[in-house]
Amino acid sequence: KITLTIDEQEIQVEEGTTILEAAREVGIDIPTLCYHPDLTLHGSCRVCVVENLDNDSLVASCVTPAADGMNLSTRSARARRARGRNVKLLLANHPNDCLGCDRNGTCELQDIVYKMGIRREEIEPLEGEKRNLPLDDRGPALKRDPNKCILCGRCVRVCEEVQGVSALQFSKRGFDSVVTTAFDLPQSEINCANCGQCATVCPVGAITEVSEIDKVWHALEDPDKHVIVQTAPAIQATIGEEFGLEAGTVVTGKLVNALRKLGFDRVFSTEFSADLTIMEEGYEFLDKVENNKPLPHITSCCPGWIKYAEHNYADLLDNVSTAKSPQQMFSPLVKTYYAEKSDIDPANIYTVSVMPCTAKKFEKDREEMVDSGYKDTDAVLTTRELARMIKEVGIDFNNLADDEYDELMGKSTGAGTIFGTTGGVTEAALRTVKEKLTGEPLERLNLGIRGIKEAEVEIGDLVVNVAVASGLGNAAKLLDEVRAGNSKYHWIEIMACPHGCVGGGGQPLPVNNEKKDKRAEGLASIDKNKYVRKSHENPMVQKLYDDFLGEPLADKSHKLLHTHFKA
Ligand code: HC0
Ligand code: SF4
Repeated sequence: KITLTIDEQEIQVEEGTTILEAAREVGIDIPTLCYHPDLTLHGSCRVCVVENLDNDSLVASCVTPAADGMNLSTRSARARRARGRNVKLLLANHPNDCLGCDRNGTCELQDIVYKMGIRREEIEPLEGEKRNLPLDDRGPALKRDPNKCILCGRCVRVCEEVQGVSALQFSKRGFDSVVTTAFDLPQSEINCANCGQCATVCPVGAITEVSEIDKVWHALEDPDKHVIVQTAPAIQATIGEEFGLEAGTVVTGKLVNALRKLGFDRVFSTEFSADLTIMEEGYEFLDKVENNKPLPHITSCCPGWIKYAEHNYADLLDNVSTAKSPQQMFSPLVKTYYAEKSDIDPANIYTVSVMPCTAKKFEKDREEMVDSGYKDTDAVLTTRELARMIKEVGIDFNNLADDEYDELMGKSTGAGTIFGTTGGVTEAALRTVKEKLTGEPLERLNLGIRGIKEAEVEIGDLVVNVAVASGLGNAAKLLDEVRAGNSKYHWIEIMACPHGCVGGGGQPLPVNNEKKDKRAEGLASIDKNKYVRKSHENPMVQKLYDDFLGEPLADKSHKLLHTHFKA
């Protein structure tokens, strides 16, 4: 341990601790922008400078290791002035149109300006030429406003270090510096997976989801439209953060109630079709095992992963399940099965999904997603967008009574719930596969929450080697083994976002790994408390097969619930 003094307080920390970490250990809050706890250090924004009183120097606290005997001040006039000047310089070349910004209220720059008490008249003398760069807003999932970018590099780092995609880079120098794509192409036309991790680490509004709020209000206000909403498993353990609740607080009943108050005609759950996915994908896996088809079987429910696979591992697409994601199984069933049961013309049905994900917006626009004879999913809202709608109409979310999902496509099992965390799809599938083959229940696998996890699962005489990866950088490690022919796995699950959907690109901000751990615990608690925890025991899924689909993998299931990929 080393001993140093910060703001006249003597503290002991482990060697290698940065000044920023040391200060935070004793509750001293130094502002930061380019720093993010889950990424490598950068030290570019200089918003975290403190004064080293020993040699009258200013040091960036996020990248400077604490040293024995150091005497630092975070509060000296010199330190405060330097930090203020650095923030004002950022503002001098920033649009400062907070009222029109999607991050109004969650912007880290805005928060720092507020805490530092910086006023407009202090910025104006510094204002000179401002950037006037074109927006990149042509894609279905993400939009970039380079004029808002403060060049902190967090998006560049997450895309390279965590996702291994490197879709974003710094380009040019000095005043002309920008974060951009190769050849300045729109983000929707490059190898970007649409995972939205860049949007979750952006401290300002430079990268955000493409909002579909207006479209959804429009449908809700149209008396001829019958508007159906499905909510993804992860939402119930994350949307509470938007209303000041702890990460991981389970708010399923309030979520359903809020959606009814917003005017949705039916409130259903994607967990229903997650159970259905298990039926289709479970049978697909069994068929591969029993008939010696190529393994490993690789899951297909994450659209960020699928886009990444199409760019980088097209040679492995034959190993990827043809089962659609639960979102895309759900919507065509609404416009066929539900429409038939309810005697409603599918042309008048409008399907909305609430997803923790930005890639789901891209997925719904894929040209093959029209198997109902209509566009299957009409709109996708992120968790953040739904929260905005709830706030807009003044619903007192935290005091809502608990409501239940509508029956026909709202019933789900614990297996459907755990889809929302990495490892969940695998555990859910094996619960069903093992019981179908042996009649025995599966022990808890606990395949989560960070990085790559593996397990050997005994199913009768079979030993099934499974691996799960979340974060595309981790996925690549497993896939390179498959490509090289030395993978021992029979089943591989991939989720593009670290932690799976609880860490999705559309989730409440700001976020870090610790919060994601809590969200995952919230979801696990729902599964634990559910009476029915195996997909094949979902009575409404059984009814769907009996009344409409027939068997898993049969003709109708094949047409509505399976897809193909673009090599
Ligand atoms: Fe997920 Fe899904 S679990 S991808 O993370 O499979 O987005 O929550 O809705 O579709 O069910 C996201 C979450 C889903 C889908 C499900 C899967
Ligand atoms: Fe990279 Fe994902 Fe952002 Fe695309 S969406 S630029 S892959 S972090």
